[in-house]
Amino acid sequence: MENHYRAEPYKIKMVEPIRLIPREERIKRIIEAGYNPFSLRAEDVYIDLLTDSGTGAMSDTQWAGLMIGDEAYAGSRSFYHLERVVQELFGYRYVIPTHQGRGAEQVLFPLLLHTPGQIAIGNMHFDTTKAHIELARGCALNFVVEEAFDTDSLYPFKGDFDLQKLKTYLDATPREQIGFILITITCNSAGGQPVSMANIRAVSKMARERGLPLFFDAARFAENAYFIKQREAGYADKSTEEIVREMFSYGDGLTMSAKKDGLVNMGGMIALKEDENLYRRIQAMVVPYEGFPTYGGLAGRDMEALARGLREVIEEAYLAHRMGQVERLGRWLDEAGIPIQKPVGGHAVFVDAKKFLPHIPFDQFPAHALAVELYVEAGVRGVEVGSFLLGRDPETGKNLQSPVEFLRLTIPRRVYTDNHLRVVADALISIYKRREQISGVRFTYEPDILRHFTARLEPVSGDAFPGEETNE
Ligand code: P71
Repeated sequence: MENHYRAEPYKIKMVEPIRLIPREERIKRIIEAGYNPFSLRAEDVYIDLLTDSGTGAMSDTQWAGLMIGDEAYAGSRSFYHLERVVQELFGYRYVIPTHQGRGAEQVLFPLLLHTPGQIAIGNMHFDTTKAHIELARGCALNFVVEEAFDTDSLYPFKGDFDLQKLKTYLDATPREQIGFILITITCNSAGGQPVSMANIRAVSKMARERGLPLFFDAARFAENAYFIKQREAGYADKSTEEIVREMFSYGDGLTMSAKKDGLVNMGGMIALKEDENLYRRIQAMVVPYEGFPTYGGLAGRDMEALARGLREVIEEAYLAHRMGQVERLGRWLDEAGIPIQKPVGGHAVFVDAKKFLPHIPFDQFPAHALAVELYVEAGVRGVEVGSFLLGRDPETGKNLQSPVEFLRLTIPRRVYTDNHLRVVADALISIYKRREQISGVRFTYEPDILRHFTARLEPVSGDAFPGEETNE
């Protein structure tokens, strides 16, 4: 049985038609979008790999849960269901729902950063996380291992903290200059890479010794747990539920975007192990920002679906298929010689555009140029994670150079079949064969902040798509 092909552990009850518009139309649409896939209409996208956030498919059990969601303003039954599941799963006593991950960050971080300039230490903070640390007048520092930036290194836990570097920093820095430590699982920015249990344990020990609060950014906690089961000695025979429980036992609390491993389209939360005082302060802050503490920006039905999603996401048949699918796409690309972040991450394949398009300099955004090309080739939308996203140095105004130039092919949960992913792989393989012809891009309009969402660009060389007219 071992070598047999493993199919989806579900059958399909409802379908949503998708459509591939003709190539000439795709070229028209991407020009109209200013060569920025963010500005495309989703209807004009055939296979959408922009994000795994809020794009998953709910189960029949979750949809059934929507019907019995309790919409009481205060004390909703669905809140108590969610609270019970979180208590059982994570071992955390206090649960505060929020509308999504950044809602949780917005409420929690100002309560953990007491004086301006205090440091929030992380393996690698996600963009919105860094933004909320800075909005709370804190300073975000990353301590991820060097291997994270070497896409050929097969290091199994590229989301790990560099423990030596962390220890040296903590020893040299007065306690009161540090607000908290945040472990992002999996580490999205490094390619959906896991953090090992040994690393979590070691970071927790350092935090305890210094009296520093330790939190998790738990957006992809189940995927992290499954990587530990697959890769870390001593965990092969443990259930993912046991692994989840152990991971969170080392921390004081979590923020979570439930749009990923919550298996819902909208939702988030803060949870705390036992700090009642902090819980009271969060309760006070969540009211003006998100809503009364038993709904925090969510409808009762959303909390019901989330309670059920959290139970489904740790099922091993689900995780084996989900992560097997992402791995398979990675393997197809790797076998064709396409450079990717290895080992393949949990939620996405990250194509190494620096190696794919070595002739394009970082400030002509090779991964973004590749995203444009992939849309034209096959109607597939991926997203750049590199220098285009990173932006400019606020002091010098110069383009910052990212250590990595990734095209992220993010796989929504339970949405696409392997046939869809075969289309994606075939498209990239044919682009790879003519990679020398691909041109970099430059701005025609560049917004001051978060430029990647609304910027407009054009190809540096006029002949962007061979044989096609590219100028309006
Ligand atoms: C992703 C996202 C969603 C996203 C966010 C911003 C721009 C484009 C896409 C969101 C995360 C995340 C981690 C580790 C917190 C958030 C924010 N990721 N932590 O990867 O990955 O959560 O979106 O629910 O507010 O596409 P939120």
